[in-house]
Amino acid sequence: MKPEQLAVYFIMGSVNAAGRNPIEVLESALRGGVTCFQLREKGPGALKGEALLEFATACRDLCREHGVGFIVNDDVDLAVHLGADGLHVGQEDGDIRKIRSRIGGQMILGVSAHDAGEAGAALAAGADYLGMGPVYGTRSKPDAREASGTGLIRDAHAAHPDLPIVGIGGIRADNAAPVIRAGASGVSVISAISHASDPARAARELHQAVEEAIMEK
Ligand code: TZP
Ligand code: MG
Repeated sequence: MKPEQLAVYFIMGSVNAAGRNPIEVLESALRGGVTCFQLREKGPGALKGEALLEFATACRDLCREHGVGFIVNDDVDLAVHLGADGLHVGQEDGDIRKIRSRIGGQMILGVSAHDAGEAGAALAAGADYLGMGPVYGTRSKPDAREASGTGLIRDAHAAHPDLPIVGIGGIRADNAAPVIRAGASGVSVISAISHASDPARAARELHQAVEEAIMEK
């Protein structure tokens, strides 16, 4: 995968849209220039069955219209069924090698990692990129680990310089630069875009912050 695709990586489920229509939030985010989207349908009130399939299909189609990669969190069957561009899994979601063999070599595989050891193991098992965090404090994941700052990204990037990394957790336009300086190719966010009064503008501001930090490297 191209690291540029990770620059502004928006993650959302139907419960993250701050009471608004999540499809409208996604549409706005795509207009604002997000470079990747992950459907992460989790937590109380998450859609299931037919309703999930209908929502996920609408998200996929919107991403396709905008030429933006569509990644499914943690649901291999849904990702395969929808012909998603990618699948993202955590350390608790199963054996990464087995997951890679189920989705085949073409689909992008992202793996959440929390240290250089997990990073190396994910790379060896066939990950295309890593999600690392939480960098800063987050309210979007109740079971998130303690915020770790940018040091873990720095270490993983030093150990595996060719493996694209995206930082996650509490990232906004005004604190994105240190994440990029530590070696990440981009930032992934839930609330900075999904809770913004103007998601398109939030996406644009994140994009600008990431671009500026990349230029300075
Ligand atoms: N994994 C680590 S932190 C997090 C996930 C899914 C939530 C990020 O959400 P926000 O609102 O950008 O802090
Ligand atoms: Mg998971």
